[in-house]
Amino acid sequence: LVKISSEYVKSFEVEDKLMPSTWIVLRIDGRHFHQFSDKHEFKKPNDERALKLMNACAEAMFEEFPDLVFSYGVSDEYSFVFKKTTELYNRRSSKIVSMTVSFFTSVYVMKWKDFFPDKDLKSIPSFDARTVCYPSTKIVRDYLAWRQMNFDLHLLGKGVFIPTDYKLATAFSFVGHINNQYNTCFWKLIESGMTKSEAQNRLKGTQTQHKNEILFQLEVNHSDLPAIFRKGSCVFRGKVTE
Ligand code: DGT
Ligand code: MG
Ligand code: MG
Ligand code: MG
Ligand code: MG
Repeated sequence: LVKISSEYVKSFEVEDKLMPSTWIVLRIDGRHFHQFSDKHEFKKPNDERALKLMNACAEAMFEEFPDLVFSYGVSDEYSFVFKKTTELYNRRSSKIVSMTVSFFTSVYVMKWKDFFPDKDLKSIPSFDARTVCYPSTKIVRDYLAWRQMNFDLHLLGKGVFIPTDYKLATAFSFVGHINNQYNTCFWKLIESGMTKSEAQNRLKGTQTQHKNEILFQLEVNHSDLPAIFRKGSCVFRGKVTE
């Protein structure tokens, strides 16, 4: 038997402790959900049951991790905010990321049948995750507004910017409007008989107002869509003891 010093072996482990006294934001995102949603025939552009399953996973996270204070979900992603003072896993990023994302994924699989009793899981869902530290509540708000806008932002083409001075509520109503509008427009045009490229051409470079007119013509008033599609979902605690 060879004697090996444990300190020597341990010395190769790199430090990944997150900055103290900062909000830890954890973002979990479905891996290859483009394929996953096709394979399981999620409704386009929004599948209510799929979103509610994500929300149920977020609720389970709150039950499991007492230091969570807020979370926001849209599409196949969920962002979780841990309180500034959390000492969860000694603030080690790899521990927090791996524990939470495996927990979230297991809940997703366990609860699948509650939301899709008529559908079998045909492939293995998995999620990626990362942590970022934010030093102020303002930046956390900006972060959340950014996630809300980022939803299919690449499809919007242009004309979206992040306002720098607003309250959370304003941000949510302002951003929530743009958020899912392209997708809704796009799929309504498809439903009305256009091909994908015709719909893309129709929407190329259009501003919010113009897209509203298109939706209006298609007899869908964007603001009448369920809030869960327009704005995303939040899970948070009723009482925050800080
Ligand atoms: P990734 O994250 O790099 O592994 O790749 P994806 O494919 O997960 O891409 P991502 O996360 O940028 O975009 C989310 C995909 O999930 C997007 O292609 C649309 C799909 N998806 C999300 N929510 C819904 C839904 O409610 N209905 C449908 N039909 N698809 C959805
Ligand atoms: Mg991803
Ligand atoms: Mg994804
Ligand atoms: Mg995503
Ligand atoms: Mg162990």
